Amino acid sequence: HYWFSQTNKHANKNITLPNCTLPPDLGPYNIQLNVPLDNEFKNERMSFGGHNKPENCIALQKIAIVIPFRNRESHLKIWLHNMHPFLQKQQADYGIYVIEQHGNLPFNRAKLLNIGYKEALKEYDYNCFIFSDVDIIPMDQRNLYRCSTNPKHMAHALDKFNFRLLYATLFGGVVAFTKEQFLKVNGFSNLFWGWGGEDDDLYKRVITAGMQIERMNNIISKTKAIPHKRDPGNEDNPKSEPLLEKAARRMYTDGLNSLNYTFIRVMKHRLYTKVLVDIGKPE
Ligand code: UD2
Repeated sequence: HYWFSQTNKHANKNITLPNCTLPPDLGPYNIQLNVPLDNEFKNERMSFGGHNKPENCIALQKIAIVIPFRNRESHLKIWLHNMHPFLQKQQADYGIYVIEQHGNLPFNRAKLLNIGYKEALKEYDYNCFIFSDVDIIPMDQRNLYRCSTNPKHMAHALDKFNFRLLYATLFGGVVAFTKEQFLKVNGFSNLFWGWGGEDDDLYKRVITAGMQIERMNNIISKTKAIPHKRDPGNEDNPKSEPLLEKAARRMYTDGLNSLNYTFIRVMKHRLYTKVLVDIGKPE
């Protein structure tokens, strides 16, 4: 694809770039929720499809941010407006992938995220995957959108829950996995249709695979969750309890290695890449 084949400005001059370091002035982040419709974050260096990498240094992690999506245009606009400057401040080499479920059948967040992992890897050799809901925005720039030695939970200090962890095994909202970590758990389950349970299932996979969850401290992890009503097509999943009971047994046969879907099209927007898919229906 064209965006990462763009040569770096310095490449022709035979200059070896240093590794990126974080700027010293990271701190509380002023999130803008009132984003005018025509006011898109502008950065001349950014290539189409929502990809960006630092100009003067080499970032060690190549980060795909994957967002499950259907009918949330207003949230996506706010997310993009705030997250591009946030990620660029953190000197990230990243791409934004919005995976849209076609049709009105029950929503399957986890399956869309598995698809995002596969589709992103077709474009670039990403080694870190951040799976993020469309309505969650960090409130502090020290909350690094990076992968770590264990899978990381990044939405544990939400404003709507008074910045407290609701329960110890919570693993929803935003999580970060290296490619190896994600392969080790065989990705998400594909079997959770409707609301709830798929995040707990992923938590069980991580523990079963012998890894632990990492969380940064609650001050720098403060996060905004944009209030919303439950979406039509995402009603409570009545099957989530029985599925969760067998999470450990199922994980090596239900996930990345059993994923099937119909690719419809990819659309390169200025601030993101959207992949439209038909993911079928509950069995
Ligand atoms: C919680 C979790 C979420 C997920 C969900 C249960 C946190 C902070 N969030 O979120 O990660 O585990 O429970 O499934 O722990 N979406 C659409 N269109 C739809 C429906 C959903 O785009 O019609 C996407 C969107 O990115 C949204 C996400 O799916 O942010 C999660 O859905 P939700 O916001 O309704 O779930 P919520 O807030 O209860």
